[in-house]
Amino acid sequence: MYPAVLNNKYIKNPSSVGIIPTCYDGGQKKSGVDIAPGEMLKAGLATQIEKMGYSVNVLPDEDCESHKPESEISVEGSNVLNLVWTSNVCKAHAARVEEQCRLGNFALSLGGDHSLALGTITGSSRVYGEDLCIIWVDAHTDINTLSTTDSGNLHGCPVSFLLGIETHPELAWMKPIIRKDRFVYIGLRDIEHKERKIVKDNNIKAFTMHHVDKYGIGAVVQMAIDHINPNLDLPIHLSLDVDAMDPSVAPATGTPVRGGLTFRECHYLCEAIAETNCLVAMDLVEVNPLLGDESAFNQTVAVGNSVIRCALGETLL
Ligand SMILES: [Mn+2]
Repeated sequence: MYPAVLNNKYIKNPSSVGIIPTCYDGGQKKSGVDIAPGEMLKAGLATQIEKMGYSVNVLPDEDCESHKPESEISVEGSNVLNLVWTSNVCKAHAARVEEQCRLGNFALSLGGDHSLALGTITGSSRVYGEDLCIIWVDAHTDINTLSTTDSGNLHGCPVSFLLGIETHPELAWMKPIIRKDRFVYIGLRDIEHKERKIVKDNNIKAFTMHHVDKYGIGAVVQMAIDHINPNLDLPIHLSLDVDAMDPSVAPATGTPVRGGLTFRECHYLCEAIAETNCLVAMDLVEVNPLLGDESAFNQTVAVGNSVIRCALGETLL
């Protein structure tokens, strides 16, 4: 058995994984991201994790349509879309993540678009409190506020809410917020002008692809972990957007950006985080099976499942 399966410092049942699928696509405009959890499971994710020595509980898919409000609210000075729907879905998802964490299980969320992180991270933070550290692996910073978002897509905004930089009464259920000194980015390369200012003004630690080139992925992951969790005595939640990987590695995603993490860089990153024995929850989001041809889709689903296994402790030897 792989060491990480048994040695996790924080979860009560280190060999139990709760898979929480939420097929939500309302945080952006391209359809298809909602069928990703089903495709990842169809490709054998649960069995693959079981073969590693875990017991796996696959929760039913959230009925996102049932959370759709009769009418949406508009926010003055913002073109934000689906605020109420996203809030409702994420609130329900947060309760499911919280439940898995309280049971002492590893909480694995499958999206869906990255707005889902409003729920995933709120869910784990309700259990682990302000100790919780976040590693956000993404091509984008996803830190727009309601007033800075040009697209109106909430999948570009979750970080501002999670860190308490932005608030809205509709999302008042999002508590507690995450400490900015316990949050770190890896893999950035497409940062909007206004987002750059938010990252700098709030002194948020970020390792872009420039840093990966300069120092190598090994040093970057070490520096990121040292920044949020130097003594390895705090729980970690990994939020992984597949667009962090290069489009040649994970092509079927809504907002691909060239120059991303290679296949091995992303796998190494997950292996190194597993080695901390501190990982308590993970999100895998933004796989869109409908973008690209069948081989692009199969490749992206397979690499998504593969990096999840690495984060859960799969090693090469
Ligand atoms: Mn993202």
